This record gives sequence, C-alpha cells and structure tokens, in this order.
Amino acid sequence: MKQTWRWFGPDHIASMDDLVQSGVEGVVSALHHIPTGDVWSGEEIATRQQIIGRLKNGNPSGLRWDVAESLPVSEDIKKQIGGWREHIANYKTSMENLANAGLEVICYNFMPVLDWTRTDLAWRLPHGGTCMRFDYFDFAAFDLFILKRAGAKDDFPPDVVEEAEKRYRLMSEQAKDELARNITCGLPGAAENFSLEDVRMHLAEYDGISQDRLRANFVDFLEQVIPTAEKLGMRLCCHPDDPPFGLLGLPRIMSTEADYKKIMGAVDVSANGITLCSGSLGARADNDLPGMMRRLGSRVHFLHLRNVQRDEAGNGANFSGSFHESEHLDGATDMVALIAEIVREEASRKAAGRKDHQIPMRPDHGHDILEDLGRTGQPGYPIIGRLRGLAELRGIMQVVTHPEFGI
Ligand code: DNO
Repeated sequence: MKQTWRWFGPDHIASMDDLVQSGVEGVVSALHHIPTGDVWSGEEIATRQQIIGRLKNGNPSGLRWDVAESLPVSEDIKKQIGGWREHIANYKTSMENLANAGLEVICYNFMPVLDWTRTDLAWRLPHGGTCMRFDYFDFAAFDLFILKRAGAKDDFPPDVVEEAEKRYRLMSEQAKDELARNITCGLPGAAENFSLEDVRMHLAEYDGISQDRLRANFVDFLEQVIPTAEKLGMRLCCHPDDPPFGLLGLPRIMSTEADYKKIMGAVDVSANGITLCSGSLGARADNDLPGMMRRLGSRVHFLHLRNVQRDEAGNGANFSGSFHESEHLDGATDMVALIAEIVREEASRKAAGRKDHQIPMRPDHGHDILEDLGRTGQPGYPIIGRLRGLAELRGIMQVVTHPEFGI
C-alpha cells in the first residue's frame, strides 16, 4: 500500500513539513476552490503540485500529489438536467489535465445532495477525545420535526418516530440549530450559508428520480468518462454512500456489494473501479469488508481505512442505524483481516505484472485527541488522531508482510 494523507490545500491546518514528519509517502488533494462542473486547468493543477512538492524552507518535500479526491460530479450530471453535458465534457478535460500532470487516480462519489452525513461532529468519548457520530433517532428528529419533510413519517418505523419526537421535545433551540448544521455540513457549499429552504429545494429536485433512474444516469456518466480514463491510463474509483442507507427520501445506489457489482458490471473494465472505504461501508452489518476486498479487489484503486462501532439494535432487529467512528483497529471491521486481503491482492497484481500493484491508502478520520481538541479544521480530519490511526495501520501492515511471521 502507498500510505497517503488527505490534504485540503494551502489553508489546511497541516503543512507539508507536518506530513513529512508523519511519515506519509504521498498526498491526496483536490482543488476545492474550483466550482463543481468547471474545468481544473493545467495551471491550477501545477500550482497545487508545486505547493505539495516544497517544504517551508523551499527544499523539496519528496511528496507528490497521488490521488485527486474528489473531482466532484455535479448535481446536474446526477440528475441529467441543465448543464450536465457540458459538465461531462469539462470532467473529461479535467481528467486530461490531471493525466498530463502525472496523476492516475481519481476518487469521486455519486451520492445525491449530501456527500457524508453525521448528527454529531464532536461526540465526547470516555477517554475525553471526540469523534463523529450518526444517531438514527436524532437524524429522524431532524427529518420529521425540524426539516418537516413531507412523507418522512413513512420512512421510519413507529418506535423510531416516537423516540425522535421525545428527543425533539427535549432539545433546546440551540441544540436544534446545531443538529441541523451538523447534518447539512455535507451539503455542497452549505456549511456557512445553510438554510432549511436550501435543503428542501435540493431534495425537491430529486422528486421522481428513482434508484433505477439515478443508476442509469450514473452508467451514462461512466460510458462517457471511462473510455477517456482508459485512453489516458487513469483509474476512476467511486466512493460508497456514507452512511450506506437511504436518507431524506433520496435515492442511494452505492451502499452494498451488490450495488458495486451492478456499477462495475455495467462498464466492465478496470478503469471503472472503486474506493473501498471501510468506515462508510462498515456502518452496515451486511457489508463484509474483508470479503468485499477479496471479491472486488482487482478493481479497488483507492482505500480509506477507518472503523465504526455500530450501536446494538434493540428488539432483536439487525439494523440500529446509529454508529460512531471508533479507533482504527477497534470497531465492526476486522482491520487485520482486511489488510491481509489487501496485501494478497497487491501480491497477485504484482505477480500478474500489473503496474498498479501498490494501492494508495489513506488513514481516514480518527478521533480528535490531544492538541486536535479545540482546533478548527475539517470535521473528521484531526492531525494527531489520523496520525495515530496511520501508526496503528502501519503496524498491522508490517506484521502481515513480515517475511517470517506474515501471510
Ligand atoms: C469523507 C470523505 C468523502 C469523500 C467523497 C469522495 O470523509 O471520505 O467526503 O471524499 O465522498 O467523493
């Protein structure tokens, strides 16, 4: 695996000097300042590469930009409205510009409206640090009583509606605002200017777009961009839905192994690959991460390694919907088994002479601990918590690949 680090750009809380000290081998970044749908120009890409390539004192950092995460897919493309054709043409131009700059891997997602969703961005853990949490009852309270979405009541079992109402009644006005702000953090451009009206407007645009329709639109997009990727020697990899189940009545089509198989089979070439995010997929008990790596591994072009702890479901049900982000080695996914599968996949690629036998991975999320607490950065991307996660994952990698004791 190539150990990489997600870096949000020059305003990010960590510098290249910090990254070098953490021991990472590559950088994952994106041109977040360019509006979705516009072209990433060769100049903008080169500027980002230069920044990544230098330490504060001007010496080379030894790091390069390995993965574009995300080259975002516009809402117009997902819905096939407005400027979607032009956005696809621009997407291909951005791919060409990235390829000319030496990048080969592009991560993106096809989630309508919300990229990722949590109800709490700083949930207090027993050790005093914090993590992100998704609480199904709080989410239902937002959907039913704050957003007041038409038809929301039909999407939750009666006991969830009842508990959500109880919680809503006990919430202060401040708690209601904070819940709404947390949930809409994953809305494009809405982190600062969010309004409930914006959310309703975004949701209304998906009225009449079923799962099948969204999947068909996704396949149309892939049929356009994957031949370009093949021509350029690039690998595209779709990130799963996070969380991997339906929210706010929106269609979701990348939540399970079966979903992935449909999309991979629709355009059945290696360039049409996946980002295996163990944290997103791990929020569902029926996603078997080591098994998915074993079965889909040849098309995994990027790895997000993190873990979640799912709440116990009451009343014998197998779905509670609630989870929090756990330590990297402690949670629903057996990280040792997953890493062993990744190492096997890399070995078989190497034996087959595949140039992409070293899969880029990044330690994803982690707990806010020590100096992370109180620092304002990107939610879910603490420096020390991620560094701790990387160190732990690196330990597993060492053992699994050890010539005497490894697999
Ligand atoms: C969350 C991230 C996602 C991911 C996008 C990829 O922390 O993993 O926001 O970057 O879904 O398009």
